[in-house]
Amino acid sequence: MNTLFLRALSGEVIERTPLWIMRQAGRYLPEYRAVREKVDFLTLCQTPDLAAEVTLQPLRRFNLDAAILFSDIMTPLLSAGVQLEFNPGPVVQAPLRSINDVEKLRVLEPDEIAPFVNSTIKILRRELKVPLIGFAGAPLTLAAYLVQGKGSKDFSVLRSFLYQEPQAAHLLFDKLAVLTARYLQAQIDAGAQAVQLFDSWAGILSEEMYRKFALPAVQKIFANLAVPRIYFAQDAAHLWPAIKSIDVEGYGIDWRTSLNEARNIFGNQKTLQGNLDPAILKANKHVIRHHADNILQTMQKTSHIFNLGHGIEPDAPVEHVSYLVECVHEISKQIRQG
Ligand code: 1CP
Repeated sequence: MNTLFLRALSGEVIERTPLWIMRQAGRYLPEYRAVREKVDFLTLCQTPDLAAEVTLQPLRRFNLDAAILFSDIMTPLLSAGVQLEFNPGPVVQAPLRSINDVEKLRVLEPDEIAPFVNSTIKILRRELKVPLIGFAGAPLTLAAYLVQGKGSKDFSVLRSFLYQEPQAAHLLFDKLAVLTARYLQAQIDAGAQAVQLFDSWAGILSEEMYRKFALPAVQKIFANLAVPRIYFAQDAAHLWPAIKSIDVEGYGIDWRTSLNEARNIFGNQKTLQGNLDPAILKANKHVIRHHADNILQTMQKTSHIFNLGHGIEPDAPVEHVSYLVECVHEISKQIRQG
């Protein structure tokens, strides 16, 4: 069992920097596209054998130090009664706009939320030689899709909802916090060895609004989970003073922000994860090596997990991903073992 990833999350500076890639299973892989030619995305998430198969695909190609369950942040909402399509991102059939709409959301018991995910995790734990990360979407990011209805640059429908319907918004965040805490606990019970909460759209809020709605819900989710926890908020440097109060082992740092500055804010005891710009994978190998080297040098003396600063893009060349993984192994061994 390769435990580098879990050891890094305990705050250790270890002999080689572990790495995994956000969205490492997905459309940039031809073998993923081959599976998707036969089944739609939701069927794939809900079929444990297939979901386990695509989770393993990137690990067969690259020397990665963690696996992440194949699913989507929106799948647990199916059990709450939300009608969803993927095109390719999530599209909610009836976006929530009032307290009535929010009251209709059902929050089920842990084992009823997404039972297919628990089966997928059990299959994976039998196969894997690296730790398995479970995950969920943070309430703000789920609310972004639930209220706006689909992806958006600035989620302005959600933002106006938060201002105009604070009572409905608080009820929504409370329900999503309970649902998400239960969902992550079920993943841990099934065998997930660490969890990451994706707050991809955290950056759309001011610090004031983030503190009012998003932060208390995130704190509630993390309060009772007994495995290492990572919180990834995107485009969120202005929120770091607030995020610092979240009790987790690791913080995911996005590509727009500086690892040095993050280190100053979060301190030396925490593990930082990130933050290569996903677009660098589409540049040439010289550029890839240079930037991987930069990140590893910056973080050489503190606890770090190498990752991209957001999900890998569908047009990232597989050969460049493979080259990045080799570079990180080679350079981090050189730096840390001298
Ligand atoms: O056509 C397809 O095959 C669907 C493409 C796809 C895939 C491969 C979607 C739709 N989701 C996923 C898998 C997925 N999504 C994973 C597991 C893969 C892995 O990490 O190896 C994870 C962790 C997610 C999480 C997710 N979904 C996030 C948070 C992370 C991030 O990248 O910010 C978000 C914001 C989503 C929403 C979503 N689902 C799918 C897409 C294309 C999107 C984002 C774009 C949009 O809002 O339209």
